[in-house]
Amino acid sequence: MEAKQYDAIVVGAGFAGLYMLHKLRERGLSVRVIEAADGVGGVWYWSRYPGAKCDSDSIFYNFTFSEELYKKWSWKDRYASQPEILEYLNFVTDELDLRPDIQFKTRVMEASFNDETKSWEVKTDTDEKFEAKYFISGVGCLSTTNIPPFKGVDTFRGEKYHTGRWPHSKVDFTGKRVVVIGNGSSGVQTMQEIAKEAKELTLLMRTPHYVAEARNHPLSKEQQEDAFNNYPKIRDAFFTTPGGIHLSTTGKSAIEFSAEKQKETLDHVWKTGGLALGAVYPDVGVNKETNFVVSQFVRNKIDEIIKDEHTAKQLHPDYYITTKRLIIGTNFYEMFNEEHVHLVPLKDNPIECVVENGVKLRNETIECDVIVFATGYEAMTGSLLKLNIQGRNGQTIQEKWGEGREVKTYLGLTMENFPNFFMITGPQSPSVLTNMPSAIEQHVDWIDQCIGYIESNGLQTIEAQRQAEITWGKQCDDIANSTLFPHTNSWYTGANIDGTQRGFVIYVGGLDNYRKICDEVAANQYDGFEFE
Ligand code: N01
Repeated sequence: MEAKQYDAIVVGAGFAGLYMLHKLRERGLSVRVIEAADGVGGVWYWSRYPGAKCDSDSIFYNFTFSEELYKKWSWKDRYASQPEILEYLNFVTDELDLRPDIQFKTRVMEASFNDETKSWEVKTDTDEKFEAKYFISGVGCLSTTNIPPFKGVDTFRGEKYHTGRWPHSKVDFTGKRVVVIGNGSSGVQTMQEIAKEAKELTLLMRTPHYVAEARNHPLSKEQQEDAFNNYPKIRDAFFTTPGGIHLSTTGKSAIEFSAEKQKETLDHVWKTGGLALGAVYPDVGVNKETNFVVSQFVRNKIDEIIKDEHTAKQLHPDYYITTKRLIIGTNFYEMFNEEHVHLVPLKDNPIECVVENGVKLRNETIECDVIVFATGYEAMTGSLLKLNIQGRNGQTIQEKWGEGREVKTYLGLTMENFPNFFMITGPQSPSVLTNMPSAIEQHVDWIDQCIGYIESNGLQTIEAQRQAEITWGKQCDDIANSTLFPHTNSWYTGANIDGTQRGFVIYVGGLDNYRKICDEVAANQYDGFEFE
């Protein structure tokens, strides 16, 4: 079959793919976005579990590149729910008339660089072939689900679901005994909804996590208008803050304050809710003393909230707060005061297998009608590796990255041996440590400018130099090693999946600094790259 010709192929129609399509089309390029789902949304298309919300304040969780577009959409609540985010992304798709250039229900199976034609050849599960000068991944950091290989999953006679692949129709938990495995953001968010219907709800918990209060509420007309009036400030946060979002902060270390003042501040943050708990003292991720102050504050809250002392202690997290993603929940700890909600720590009582009527642990079997796997994702690299990408001389990313976590990139955007291939929010970029739309806009703008440079200079390819990759990898590692992050086993390091090689693959120096580095590289005629 003849390959269909485009200037660029973009994988995924989430925030990243949609904006990339818009930018390149404005530049006059022909673009095809290839998307496995039958609609736009990316992770927000799939993660339809009850309670699914974004933990960035909604007024920041959108595109800001166009003031006009920003002011056409009002969020209903402080935190946007999954259906509303999906509605927003459909709204953007229609406003920008993106749909005609997106091919749905099509999965990229393989992409390889042809050194003779200097183009990418892309094959899909629809048996189509595409050929393009540029190949761009917008697959996201958290889109390949992880179901641990428990024995016996197929023998279970009840219903089973993964939070990241939820059915489109409502799942009714009324009168049912439900087991949730996993208490990351997804598990915490969905439990609070399932508890309202289920007869019994049991959390099987491997690691206790820190859960801050969300304090979600509807946005009043006035608050919505404030967001519009504050557009320049919101836009500014995308450029000038480490996380691409304004969060309440003292701007100082906890150790500069008395114990009374620390408590007052943290109580205030707890009451106002949200991710600010992880930002109120900016050194929380690097200074063990500050970290202890904030961690202990949450442990004390857990003791205050949960009536049963033993359950409270079992829920005490003991890693450095923020080195795993801070979770935002609503009355999560309060839930354990309800009689039908049970906690089963797996530390000394691990899951042995799934059986036909429940989950068998070392010491007991928890009988249930429904199992919810809230077990997360093959984060950061899983979805990229699944694309089966081959660069020059047929080299795969798997080969380049060892078992998959010895990540080598330049700026988290590009790789040696993979000319004209770009990763939006790839590993070794700030990505998941930021408000994602902020990181996505920065990456897409940079890629778009870079492609503009190639086109206007009559060039064929751009490719990262090996030395630039080595230097970038060292810079990422040095910054990470000066923080508390690498001390904790988390999906940031790949440690959430048994048997996976570990590696911390995020640039932790902040989106603001990262942006400056990327801009300097571009201003210096793409320092660290080679052109053909
Ligand atoms: O996944 P997770 P998630 N046996 O990896 C447990 C984003 N997100 O889907 O901690 C038993 O955080 C695992 O245990 P442990 C957000 O960035 C955002 O909840 O590894 N348990 C953990 O408890 C988030 O951080 C929103 O010991 C096993 C849980 O499963 C990211 O997605 C909403 C296990 C997995 O937690 C991932 O969140 C939802 C095993 N073999 C998600 N394997 C927003 O609000 C894993 N677990 C934007």
